[in-house]
Amino acid sequence: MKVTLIVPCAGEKDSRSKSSKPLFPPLSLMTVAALTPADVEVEIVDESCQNIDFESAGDLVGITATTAAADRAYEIADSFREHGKTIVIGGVHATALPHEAAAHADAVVIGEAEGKWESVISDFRRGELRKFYTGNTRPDPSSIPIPRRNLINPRNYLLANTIQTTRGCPYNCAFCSVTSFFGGTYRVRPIDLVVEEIKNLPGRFVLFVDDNIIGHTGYARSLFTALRPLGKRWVGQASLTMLKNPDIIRMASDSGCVGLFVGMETLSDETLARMGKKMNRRQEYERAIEMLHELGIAVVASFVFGFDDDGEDVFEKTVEFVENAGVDVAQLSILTPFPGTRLYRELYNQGRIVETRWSLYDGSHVVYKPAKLSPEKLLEGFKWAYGRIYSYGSIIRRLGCRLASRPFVWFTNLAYRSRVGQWLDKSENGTIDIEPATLTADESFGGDLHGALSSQEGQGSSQPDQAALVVGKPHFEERDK
Ligand code: B12
Ligand code: SF4
Repeated sequence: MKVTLIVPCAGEKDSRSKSSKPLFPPLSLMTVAALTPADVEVEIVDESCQNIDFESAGDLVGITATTAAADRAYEIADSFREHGKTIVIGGVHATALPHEAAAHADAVVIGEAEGKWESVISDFRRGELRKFYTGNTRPDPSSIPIPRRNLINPRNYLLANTIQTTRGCPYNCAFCSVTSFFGGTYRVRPIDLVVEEIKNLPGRFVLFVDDNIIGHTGYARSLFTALRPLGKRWVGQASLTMLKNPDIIRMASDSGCVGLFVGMETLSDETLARMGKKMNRRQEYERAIEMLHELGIAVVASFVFGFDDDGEDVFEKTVEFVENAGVDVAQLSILTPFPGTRLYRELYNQGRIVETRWSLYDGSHVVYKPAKLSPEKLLEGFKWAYGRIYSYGSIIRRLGCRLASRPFVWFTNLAYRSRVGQWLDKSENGTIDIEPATLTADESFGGDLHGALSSQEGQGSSQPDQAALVVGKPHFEERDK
């Protein structure tokens, strides 16, 4: 038996290209592959860097999809079905809208794959596939298998060494899919398993995909202590609660942390409160940046445009902050109401969702009616801000001669600049001053790593409910569907 696992290319048809390397390999499908019984042949095809062969694929085809990739996932599923294949769809979008996914699939896996994918395989073998696979408990984090990295070609990616140590988040920011997917708690993998996995990663550079690597202070301390002797360099995501526990950030730095992604989101305290991101305080942003820089950690900060309080001045104010406060790398997005989130429900109930093509739900299109801005102004301001931040002038102003301006920071800025340059309409914003650079991480880091940190929705939490954390034990009920 053969299984083919597919990562569809996200975004609009015209914007899909294989000219630039995807950032990271699909940890989701490498994990699903690792759950597949040993006697089943498995292949992973990532459409961002490979072509899909509809003929030679396995009889069972598994497809993952974020919302931005959902339309393409359905197209691929429909084509495979024409070739007589059996389709299973899983991932964050199918979990939010399982019935929509079911129209294009023989089975839908709702939520995490552990404990469900094994049943899919055995049911398929018996010819008794069910339409939906869900469960009453969350997987025990100690049962998360080591992803099958041998199924991808690391050279296809900017950074191949990605790893997950925790799942979920105890908070519920209105715009974020994490809590609707994971159900509101925080589960951690046993440290010895994580260390074993990291030890086997080639090269020195590692990216933790966890939504908040300092989400549980005790776990974070143990993790960083265990990481220190491994001599790795790493980047991850952390919340501004770091200000309460500076010792943890020092330990992170001592264990090789060179960059942290921080979800700042907005400079408005009112918006932070409305979005449920009360753990962020505007007046603490500079202090957090200063603290991280003192420890030699670069700050990758995310900002979102289009909140109801945002007026036309939001773009300039944000750029000014990014430049003056010394943000090393900025990730900008247009507010996007992902299905399953509180934001989606609110905007939907207010009749403000105007776009139903999921391919446009990628953080760089306006898919709803903003309150104080016209959709055109929002898009224009977003492009202007990105173009400005990644102009050479701004990069040099921001990075100058700071301690945190290590190769990682330069590389990431140039990688962003290259990507921003590829999709911004240069004639409109006029601030990208050259053709996009062609970069390879190997050149920038002397061959030690395959790439740089990248873009992703802003993360950041206040101190999580420590009682919600369970090490190595499943612990909560399946969310309401
Ligand atoms: C790393 C990451 C990225 C990386 C890499 C993505 C990649 N190639 O894997 C990068 C930086 C490229 C990225 C980009 C974006 N991301 Co992102 N990303 C993440 C992050 C932090 C971790 C994903 C991960 O690797 N998890 C580890 C694996 C093991 O878990 P998993 O993916 O959940 O997979 C499990 C299950 O979902 C399930 N499963 C998944 N697929 C399938 C398929 C089958 C067949 C089966 C059976 C099961 C199954 O089984 C797996 C094991 O249990 C998540 C947050 C999160 N916690 O999920 C956001 C997240 C997925 N990203 C998000 C967003 C919004 C984006 C961007 C739009 C951001 C932007 N503005 O550009 C882009 C779009 C990218 C795209 N192609 O669609 C949102 C998605 C929301 C949504 N509804 O779509 C998330 C959930 C973050 C959030 N806070 O809301 N992202
Ligand atoms: S704290 Fe971060 S991961 Fe948690 S819900 Fe908010 S944005 Fe999502």
